[in-house]
Amino acid sequence: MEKNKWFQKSVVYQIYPRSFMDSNGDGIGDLNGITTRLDYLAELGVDVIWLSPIYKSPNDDNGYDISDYQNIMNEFGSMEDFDKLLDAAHSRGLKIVMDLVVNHTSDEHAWFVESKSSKNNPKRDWYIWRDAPKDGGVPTEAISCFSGTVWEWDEVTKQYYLHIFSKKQPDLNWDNPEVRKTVFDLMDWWCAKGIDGFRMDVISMISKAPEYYLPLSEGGCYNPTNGPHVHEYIQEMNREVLSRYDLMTVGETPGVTVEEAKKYAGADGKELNMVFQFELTDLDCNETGKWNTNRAHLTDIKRVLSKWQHGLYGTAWNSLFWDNHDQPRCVSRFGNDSTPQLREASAKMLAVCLHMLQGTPYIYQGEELGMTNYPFTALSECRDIEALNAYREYVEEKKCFTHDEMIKNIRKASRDNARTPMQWDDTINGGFSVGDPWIPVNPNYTEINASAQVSDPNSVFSFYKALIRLRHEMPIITDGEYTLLDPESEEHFCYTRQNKDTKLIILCNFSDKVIECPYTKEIEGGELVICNYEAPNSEKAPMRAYEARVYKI
Ligand code: TEU
Ligand code: CA
Repeated sequence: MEKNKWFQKSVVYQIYPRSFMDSNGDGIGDLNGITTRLDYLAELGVDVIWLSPIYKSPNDDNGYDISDYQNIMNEFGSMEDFDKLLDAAHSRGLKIVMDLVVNHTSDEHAWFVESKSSKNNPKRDWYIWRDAPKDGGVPTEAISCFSGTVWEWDEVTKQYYLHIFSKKQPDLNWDNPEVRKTVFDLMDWWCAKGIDGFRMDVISMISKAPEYYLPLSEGGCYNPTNGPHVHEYIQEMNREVLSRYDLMTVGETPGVTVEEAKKYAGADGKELNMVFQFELTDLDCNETGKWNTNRAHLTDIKRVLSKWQHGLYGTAWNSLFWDNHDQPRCVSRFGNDSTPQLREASAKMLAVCLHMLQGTPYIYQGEELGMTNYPFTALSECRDIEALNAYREYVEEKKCFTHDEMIKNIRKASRDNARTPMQWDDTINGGFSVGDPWIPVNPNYTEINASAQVSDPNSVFSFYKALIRLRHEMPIITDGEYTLLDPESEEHFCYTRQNKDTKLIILCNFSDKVIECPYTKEIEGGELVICNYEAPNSEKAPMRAYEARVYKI
């Protein structure tokens, strides 16, 4: 494979280390735990592991608040443990991509401690400080992603600092060249260790437009994404670091449009390999953001996915995901977890639908088992700062929701749904830990767990394994051109992929009903490549609840 192009053929598996495997019984997943489970990932057949942050952190936002980029979080182990993990992964042909969180640091990072110490500290300008307005209040009305203002007052130096996320996550000032140089150096340090790439946290937010700092009355614009220098800075990063290694890079880019994505992830290779877009996962948002019980319409899902499939074809590269550590579980959200049968069928159908698209698929830990949302009934079961802050904002302050309504919203939308421990087997705590897990284990671990699925040829796990193998074996899954069939149907999602040799027709029933098989003519005489039920007796057979079929023509 040509240098830097292997990412197009790869399937990525995301590990949220805190919840993956606890090796020492303290209730927190750790690096040695991951190492003991590498054979499982090799069995699944994925190519790349993306590790959510493992660096030193006070864990205000579970490691997305980093206090030392060149050391390992105490709870996760040591640098020796990391080196062992990297070796063990490489010896199994698995690559490791690190999470790079450099839009902000922890407020406990030495840089911020210095920056905060006085107005004339050399690192003052490494962060974003502003005076209080003469008439009081905060410098601007910009709102944090984790509720409330983005400005936090510092009593010692009498200025505000900016934090798009929690107040313990101050934003770095990327306009300062020393900041960029320091970040590039630490990236280089990790590359020299032999890691295989970076997933870049909110990289679309590193350059803030000047309007972002203006009050609304002066035409302030509150969107901190895709700022004026973002491409310049990423190109500089590419020149200084990325281009010197054989890496896979993916930018997490809230607010990205197709046009912007062509720059971030253009085939010219000047910036990154691909980006994550959130248009799909934002479809069910409203004026209270994700905090509601809406469900996205299938027609909208198809519209968004199709727009990105066409928009980047031949010019850039898509990433494909239904969920991650910030999203509820996809089978609960886009499928159906009401019965074991429907859960299994819809988990497999969603997998077909996503894995047959063009782009690099990401599997979030447990997705390959059909793990579900957690049945939250109390706030005490929640751990995530986003949900806890939102509860305060919407229930206690603004009174938009009653307690019960907010718990329903949390059950549907909270990030903690994805963060409950990985379900390995049916022993205590799902085999995740012999201690007290930091977050409750989903009680359905007795039915949904890896040990029951790995050796079962009909399991969700085995089905994912088959899909990954298909991607490795059939070039059309990587290079075929995408065409959507019937954009108007709210029941099925059907599309084709075509290259110069072959054509695939992908049929997915997104409903819990038996439906007429759409496109019987088109699939006539075709070869059934994969199906999530026993093979239908004919191409004309109706499609069962959440049935998915792929035909090769
Ligand atoms: O998330 C960025 C982001 O845009 C979040 O607002 C995301 O949309 C939200 O979590 C969804 O509810 C990244 C990380 O993935 C997330 O875990 C971090 O909390 C955040 O950055 C700050 O580092
Ligand atoms: Ca542990």
